[in-house]
Amino acid sequence: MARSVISALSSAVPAPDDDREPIYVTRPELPPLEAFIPSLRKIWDSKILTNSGPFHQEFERKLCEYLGVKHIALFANCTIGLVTALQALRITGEVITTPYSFVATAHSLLWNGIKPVFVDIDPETFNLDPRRIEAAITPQTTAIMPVHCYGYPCDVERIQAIADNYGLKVIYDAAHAFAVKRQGTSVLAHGDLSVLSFHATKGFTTFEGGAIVCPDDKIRQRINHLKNFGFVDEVTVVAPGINGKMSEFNAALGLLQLEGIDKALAKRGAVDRRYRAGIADLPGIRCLKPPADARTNHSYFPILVEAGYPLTRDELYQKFRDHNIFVRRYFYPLISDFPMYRGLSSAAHDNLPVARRISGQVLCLPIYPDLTLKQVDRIVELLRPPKST
Ligand code: T4K
Repeated sequence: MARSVISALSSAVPAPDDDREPIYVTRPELPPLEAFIPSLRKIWDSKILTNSGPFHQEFERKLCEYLGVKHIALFANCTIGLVTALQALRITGEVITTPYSFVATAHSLLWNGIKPVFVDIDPETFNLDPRRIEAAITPQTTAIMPVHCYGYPCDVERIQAIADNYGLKVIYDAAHAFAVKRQGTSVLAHGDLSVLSFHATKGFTTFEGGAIVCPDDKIRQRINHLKNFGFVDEVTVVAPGINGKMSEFNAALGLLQLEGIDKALAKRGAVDRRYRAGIADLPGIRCLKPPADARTNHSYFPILVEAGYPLTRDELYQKFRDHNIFVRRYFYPLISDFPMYRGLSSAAHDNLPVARRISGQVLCLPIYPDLTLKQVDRIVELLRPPKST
């Protein structure tokens, strides 16, 4: 009796590759649980849980080595990292940014009492269009906050040239840009600061987490004070800091994740290539192409549903859901359309035509290391319009 219940139950659980198994836009890659136990044991034995403990220090060191950057300050998440980066550079007034991102980008400005000024995106890269930045600069502008959207690098040279001309700071929202390189060097080395996310949905995850990449140790020290309430020592507080610290649990997991990251990136690359091969001949579906000199991390696989495809973007989104495939519309709606932003003059409907069009056409297909090529083929098959009889 018990055996028949178990066998009935196990036949109800879809096996991997089963057509009924839901497929999400992403799934985190985790190390075997047993491999994490020794780190947990060390934490339990030492009772050092947070406040820059040994795992935190080692993770900062190893991350710098892996990413090829000089200094890193770990954070509890990217959003607090962005808020702190703006504080560290004493940014005020207006900041030029993109409407085509996750809300955290602009929210970090509002949390600092800064006015976001939205500038349209480039139709090929979906990143802030450098040709449009100068027209948005006013005497109140103090910085530019671009996003390396989907981990595809911004035009960092042109953005830096504008910033230098006008005396502006550049803070990159690099939430998507873990391990991304341009011309063989880390994209995180550009600008004044870059902020990473290690959220569960990112290509490199510590459950929650983030980091600020800094060019020198002086600014890193200031950031470290700010993320620890402003404390410099037991009795000295130099700023109204916040609690942005990463815990030992997340740092220990991060160290383990670093060991498997190259393999995970390679598996993502294979999924990306399979999609591109399958989609190449589909009329009305366009894949975003990374710049030729970039090494991306395949964290997202965005497609555009253009005129010429028999379904609208939202009809296709629904079709996937009907088949238990949970594609996402990153980034729709535009940030500038949310209630706390839409009163801004830069959020005006006609000001952002490219971002508006892309936001209405984009779908992010599932991509993660454990997505099988068979599952990719199934997704591509659903993209094929039914043959007319
Ligand atoms: N800047 C940019 C440009 C960003 O994209 C983000 C975050 C940030 C800043 C802020 O970074 P953090 O402060 O979070 O470090 C997700 C994430 O919550 C968000 O972190 C991310 N961007 C954004 C693009 O996507 P949702 O609401 O779409 O996630 P959710 O919970 O619907 O998850 C999507 C799918 O992922 C699920 O269907 C299944 C899978 N999943 C998710 C979680 C949370 C898992 O398998 N396991 C999980 O634990 O926002």
